Amino acid sequence: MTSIQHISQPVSEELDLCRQRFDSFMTYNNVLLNEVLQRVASRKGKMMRPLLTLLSAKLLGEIGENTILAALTFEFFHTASLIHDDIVDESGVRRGETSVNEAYNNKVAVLVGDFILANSLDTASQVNDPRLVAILSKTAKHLADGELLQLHNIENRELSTSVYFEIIKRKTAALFAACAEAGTMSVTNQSADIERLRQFGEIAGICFQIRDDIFDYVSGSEIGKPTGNDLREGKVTLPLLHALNVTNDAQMLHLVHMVKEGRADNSHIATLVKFAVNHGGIEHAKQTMIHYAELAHQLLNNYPDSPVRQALHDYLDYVISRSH
Ligand code: GRG
Repeated sequence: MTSIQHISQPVSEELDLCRQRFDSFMTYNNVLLNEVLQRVASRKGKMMRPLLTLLSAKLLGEIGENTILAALTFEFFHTASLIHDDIVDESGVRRGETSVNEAYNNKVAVLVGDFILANSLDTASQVNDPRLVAILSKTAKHLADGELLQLHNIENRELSTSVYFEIIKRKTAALFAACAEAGTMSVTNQSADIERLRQFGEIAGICFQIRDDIFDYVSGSEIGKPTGNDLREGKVTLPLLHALNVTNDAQMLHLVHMVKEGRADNSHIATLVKFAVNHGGIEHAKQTMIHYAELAHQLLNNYPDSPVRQALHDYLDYVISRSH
C-alpha cells in the first residue's frame, strides 16, 4: 500500500499551506475558546479531505486561492462534526487522545464545535462562488440527517443493508463527495468533470466508512478503538449484516436485539464479532469496497495518465486498505 505521504506528493506544498492556515485560524482572543482550539489544532488528523480537494483540483487545473479556501472549509467542517459526533456517541477518545467533551464537558464541546462550524462558513464565504456555500449547506444537512437516521436505526429492530448504505452515504460519503466536487469546481466550470469527481469522492467516502466499520471486527488495528465498540453502541454494520443475511441464525438475531435494547454484555458482543468474522463478514465487506473502487477507477480513466491521476488511484487504494 502506498503511504499518504507518497500520495500527497503532487500537492505537498499546498497541503502544508492548508495545515498552516488551519492552525492560524485556531487561535482566538478568549481564554477558554483559545485553549480548546489549540488543543484541537495540535491533534490534527490524516487530512484525507483536503488532500482529496487538492488532488481533484489539480487533475483538472491549477490550484489557486479558491481551492485552498475550499479545502479549509471542509476540514473545518469535518473537525466540527467530529467534536459534535463525540458528544452524540458519548465518546471519551478522539485521535488517540481525550475528546473535548471528556476533557471539558458537553456544553464546551457543543459551543467549540459551533464556533469551528461557523469558521467553516466564514471560509466558504470568502470564495466568490455561491455554489460552494450551496454544497456546504447541503453536506451539513446530509451529515445531520445521516446521524439521525443512524440513531433511529439503533433504536428499531430493522436490520437492512440498504439502510446501512443510506446512513454511510449521508454521514460520511457526502463530505468526501463535497470535497472532490468543490476542488474540481474551483478550477473548472465543466459540469461533467465536476459530477465525475463528485462521484469519485462519494465512492471514496463509502469505502472509507466500510473500512472504518471493518475495524470494529478486527483486533489489533491501529485505529485506537476496542473491538466491538460500534456494536456495543447498537450500530450493526456491513460485516455482521452480511453474516446475519447469509445464515438467518435466530440465536444471533436474538443477541442483536439484546444489543439494540442495551441488554448485552461483553461476552454477547464478542460472540457476535466472532460470528461475523466466521461467516465471511469481513471478506464480504472487502469485496464490496473492491467493487466500488473499480467503479471509481473507471471514472478516472476518462482522464489521461498523469502523476495526479495516479495519486487519486492510490488515494482510493489507501482508503480501502488503510490500517488507521
Ligand atoms: C453539522 C457540524 C455538524 C455535524 C453534523 C455529528 C454529526 C452531525 C455528524 C458526524 C458524522 C461523522 C463524524 C461520521 C464519521 C466519519 C468518520 C469515520 C470520521 C473519521 O475520519 P478520519 O479518520 O478522521 O479521516 P481524522 O482524525 O483522520 O481527521
